[in-house]
Amino acid sequence: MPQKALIIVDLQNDFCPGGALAVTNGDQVVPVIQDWVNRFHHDHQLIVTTQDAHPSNHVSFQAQGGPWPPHCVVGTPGFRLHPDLWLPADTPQFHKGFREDQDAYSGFEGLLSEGGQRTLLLADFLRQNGVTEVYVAGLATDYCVRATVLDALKEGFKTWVIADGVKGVDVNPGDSDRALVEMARRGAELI
Ligand code: VGL
Ligand code: ZN
Repeated sequence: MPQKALIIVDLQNDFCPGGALAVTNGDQVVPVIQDWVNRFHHDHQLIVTTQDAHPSNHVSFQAQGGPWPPHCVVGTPGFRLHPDLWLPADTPQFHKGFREDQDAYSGFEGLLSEGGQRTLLLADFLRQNGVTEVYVAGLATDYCVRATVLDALKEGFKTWVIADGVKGVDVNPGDSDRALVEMARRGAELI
């Protein structure tokens, strides 16, 4: 049984340059994360992805009074994972934020998506697979990475944040740095 899981958070086209809610240099994490994927795959450790999976009238969109432009609408190119990241074909995907009236930043609010069904919660899936330690990378440091890391700690996982594998939105300058300090204060280790 794997003991470690790599959690790749929202590495989707809409969060990369050219996307609807682009993180500056967001695509720079792709080669970094690729190295981790290759290593975890080689070592038979678990790899999972999370995806922001919004309907077109999602509550977080500005037209609905939310803070964000429309992004990661299921079925659009912006929803898809960055095309340069190679993942094993059977890599589990966890969808979150798919209810029209609810936002979800944390991957731990995500449900396993397979065959058009959304079933198992991420924490349950990880435990069923013997995972005790998680390594978190992806986008965005100050939103979904932060929320995922804080939930991982609450769920009792030993939690590592891959420092050069995350990038933030920084709506206010320094948000990402503050988020990293907060994650560390709550018990996450930067690697
Ligand atoms: C995210 C803003 C809105 C993220 C998702 O993945 O960090 N940020 N939706
Ligand atoms: Zn979103």
